[in-house]
Amino acid sequence: MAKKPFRVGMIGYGFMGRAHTNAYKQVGQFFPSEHQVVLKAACARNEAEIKKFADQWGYESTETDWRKLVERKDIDAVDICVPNNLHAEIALAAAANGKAILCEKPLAMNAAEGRKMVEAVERAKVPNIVWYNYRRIPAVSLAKKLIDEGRLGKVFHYRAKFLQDWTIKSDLPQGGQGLWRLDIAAAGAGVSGDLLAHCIDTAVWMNGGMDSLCAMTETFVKERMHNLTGKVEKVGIDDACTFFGKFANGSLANFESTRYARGHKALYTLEINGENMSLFWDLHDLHRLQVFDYKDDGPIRGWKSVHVTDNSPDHPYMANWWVPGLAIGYDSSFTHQVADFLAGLSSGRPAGPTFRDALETQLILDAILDSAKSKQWVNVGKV
Ligand code: SOE
Repeated sequence: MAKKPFRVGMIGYGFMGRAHTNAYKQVGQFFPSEHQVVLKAACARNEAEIKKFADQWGYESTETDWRKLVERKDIDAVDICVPNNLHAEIALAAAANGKAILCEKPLAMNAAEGRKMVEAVERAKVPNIVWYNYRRIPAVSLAKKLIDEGRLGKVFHYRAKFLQDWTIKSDLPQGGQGLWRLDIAAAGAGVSGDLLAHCIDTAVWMNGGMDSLCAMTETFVKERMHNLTGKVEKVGIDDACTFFGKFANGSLANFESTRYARGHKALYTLEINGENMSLFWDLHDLHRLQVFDYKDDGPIRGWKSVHVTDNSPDHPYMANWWVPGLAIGYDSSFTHQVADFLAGLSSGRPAGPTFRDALETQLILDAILDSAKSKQWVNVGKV
């Protein structure tokens, strides 16, 4: 039977442009569906660079103006892979043109902007999703399954951290290609929006919403040369952020992120402690889920390390890959996201996180920055 084309227009060609495109190319081989992804067009202002990207990754055509791309009749879905300050404008135009939207995280610069994006996609009734990819690492998806099965019992604690070290050098400039994450005007926030956003998305997905929190941020390097102006300018982003809070289910939240943890490249860890079970996961050992089950026999009760690579339905997504015991990687989380998104189009049950789901993360991010500024506990706004 002929497959339904799913014609993608990609905006951006950086790290995430490559990660998403790789997923579009892989998905049909490993997760066949009624859809056939077609890499229709890639778009960026720099014509030479976008042509190079399109040639390398197999896009049929290029555009240098995203407005033209979102109006093209031969595009079904727009993938937004550009700095955060452009997400809202592009999403609003894509929704108005009836396109499905796959938006890189975080959804927006702040919750007010995110809310407009939610309204736009819901008004236009276009499928939408945000690329919080870590939900779809099989070991993380397994943790969610165990929680949903009620195996943990009452949850007491959720803690997560995301540590990196790539901005320690004080002469690293801010702004422009590759460094826009340090520029407040392009990013909207620092490690809170870039790294903690991932931790918060996973946490809310697994453990429900958060009621209130208290946060502390620090900017260790106060001024950096700005690549776009050529001048030394104030740094407006948070270099590090720590917060604790309370989930609606009564459990306590404890989160940390920084780009100043020398030696850590992308150390995302999460742990959840329930009355019957604890779970721990570490991105540097991503195929393992550490499980402590209090119901185990006393003499052999202890932490076990589950290698989440069985190709049975017990281990999410793994039946579609290799043979038991063989690991997959970071890139597969994006492939899983496309697979789920396409399955959602077919079933009418949209895969998350939708824009609405991601707004909840955005409200927590706003509360973090408010709390750090006011040095007060802050209630998290309601979706
Ligand atoms: C920052 O270095 C970064 O690339 C984030 O932007 C990504 O979202 C994260 O997954 C890895 O780190």
